[in-house]
Amino acid sequence: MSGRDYSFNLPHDAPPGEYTVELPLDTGPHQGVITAYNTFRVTGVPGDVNADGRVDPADLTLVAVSFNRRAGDQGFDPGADLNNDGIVDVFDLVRVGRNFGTGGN
Ligand SMILES: [Ca+2]
Ligand SMILES: [Ca+2]
Repeated sequence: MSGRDYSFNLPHDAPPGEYTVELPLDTGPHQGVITAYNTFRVTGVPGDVNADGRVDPADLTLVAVSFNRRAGDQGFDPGADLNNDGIVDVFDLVRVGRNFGTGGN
């Protein structure tokens, strides 16, 4: 870690799902300053929008619901923005389609 950038690593065997990051500051001059939380998803299968381990119609629906929405728009689902470019569009849809039917049961 250096400067203002900090990083962490998930264990290599972290299961798919939704995780919450909490940044508590227990000591030092900035104690208690950071109160923000952030949520991210870990998926084992590209195109698995809802992080349930498989790519199926539910993932397709989530992309469709957010289609053409940008980060900041009402209804934008960051999980449906599979390529993390700030918009849910055909490129995200292709990622679901490419892996449709894969994953566990
Ligand atoms: Ca899924
Ligand atoms: Ca996108």
